[in-house]
Amino acid sequence: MTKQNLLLTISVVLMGLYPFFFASGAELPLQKSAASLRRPNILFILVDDQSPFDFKFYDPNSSLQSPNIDRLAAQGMVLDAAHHMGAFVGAVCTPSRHMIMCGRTVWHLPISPEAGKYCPPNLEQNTLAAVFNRAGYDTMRTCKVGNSYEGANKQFTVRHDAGKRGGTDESGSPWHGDQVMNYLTQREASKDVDPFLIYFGFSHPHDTRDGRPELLEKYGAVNHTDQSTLPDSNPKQPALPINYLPAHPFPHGHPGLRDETTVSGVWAKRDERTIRNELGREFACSESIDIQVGRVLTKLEAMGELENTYIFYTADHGIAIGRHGLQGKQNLYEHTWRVPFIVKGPGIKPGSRAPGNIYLLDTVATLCDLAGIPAPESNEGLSFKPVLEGKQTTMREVLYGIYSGGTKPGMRCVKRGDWKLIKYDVLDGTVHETQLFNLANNPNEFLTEHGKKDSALTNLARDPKYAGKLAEMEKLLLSEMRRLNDPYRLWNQPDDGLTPPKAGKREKAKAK
Ligand SMILES: [Ca+2]
Ligand SMILES: [Ca+2]
Repeated sequence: MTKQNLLLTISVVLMGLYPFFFASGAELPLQKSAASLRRPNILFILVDDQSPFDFKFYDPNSSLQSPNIDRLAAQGMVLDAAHHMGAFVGAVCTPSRHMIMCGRTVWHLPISPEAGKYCPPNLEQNTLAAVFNRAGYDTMRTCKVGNSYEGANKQFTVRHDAGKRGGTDESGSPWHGDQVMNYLTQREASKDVDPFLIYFGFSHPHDTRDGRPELLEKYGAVNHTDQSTLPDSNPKQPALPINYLPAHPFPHGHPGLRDETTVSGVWAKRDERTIRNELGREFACSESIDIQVGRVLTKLEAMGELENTYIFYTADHGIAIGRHGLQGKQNLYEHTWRVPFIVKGPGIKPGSRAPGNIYLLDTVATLCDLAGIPAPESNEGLSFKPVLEGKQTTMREVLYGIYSGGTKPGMRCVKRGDWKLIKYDVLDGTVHETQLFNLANNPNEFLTEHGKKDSALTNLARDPKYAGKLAEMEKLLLSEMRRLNDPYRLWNQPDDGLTPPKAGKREKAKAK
């Protein structure tokens, strides 16, 4: 820090102008340079369908090469318990992206079957970009189109959305990178100094995972399109996931679900060659995203804007790809219910790590808090700035998740401390399953079918030793379902006099 900067900082504070600069009380540490008295920029990076366990900073055995995102993780904070709250439709993307944009819990979304009871009108005007526009931010967005929140997306002042899931510069992730690069180049040329909110979304690694040829080659994968044959095995392909199974032990409750049966390259197959090839394709697409992230970070640094920018990296939800014998995103295991989550920026300790216990729906509250903007009244999320500042390690004790896009009521889960309960009430009451995991001992949620010798590495729901813990978690799940206005009850819960919504045609339709 220069002497002039120090003097400026001190004089601003002494003159009592500090609150004037930060209208809603966002505080920046005094030791920051005068440059950071400017409101911070925000670069929010969102990818489509990516398990946290694809990354080395969540699974050191992963073979994904993502040097730029790894560096972000090393320079910022990694959150180990970041979740999406779930979905009441097969297209899990859609509720997830609504939650990101409006900060409301899953049953309180404008597309929820309970929206009439729980969602205020004109919510679009209180979504992320609308709020930042009013606060004087420049807002720009690139992302995939569809399965999203159009009313919120159109609030961005500059918008370049398109579905880009191909393997070339024009048809793949480089296109999204180009949109941000062009925007930053124009900003530089026009000497614009307004703070920005850039929503840097990608269409990958969502299927179809048509990777770039050189990256597919690196991961030993091919864009396999022939359902009658298996792709070649190749030692360069990623290993099978540690909790891979050739089939899920019981029906998960969404018959004919697109993600589990018709994704090109996998279909309903779960053999080793198919899964390893598809993981190779996923990694090729993720590395392509990493390259684009690197381009944009280099540009921000060259512009002198990097230091005053909060960078978020996350996904709309995880994905199975062979884990537990599943392929899609319609389950509540950690690989799918959790998302990767990194935040780097002013005041965040490099290389720090915390559970966080956050939801994606905390995004609005947190971005507003960092920018010194009051969160809209319709927001229900929590700002996790205290976690980012190292003042606390979690935002909440209990986490709740749903998948209710197939047969009803569907799946529910709840997590507190090391313990997690998942319940399945599907296929008209013909499947009633309960899973109890101690995640400290069994982070991969191994089941009996994984054949582990250690008796801790399995579902503990039927072990009489844990009957007390099971009862406690069952009670906790019911209380979360009540608190969050879940309109359904499971087979072993009181009906609470509810009339649950019926599955509509759309919910029965193919998930995207
Ligand atoms: Ca998605
Ligand atoms: Ca401007």
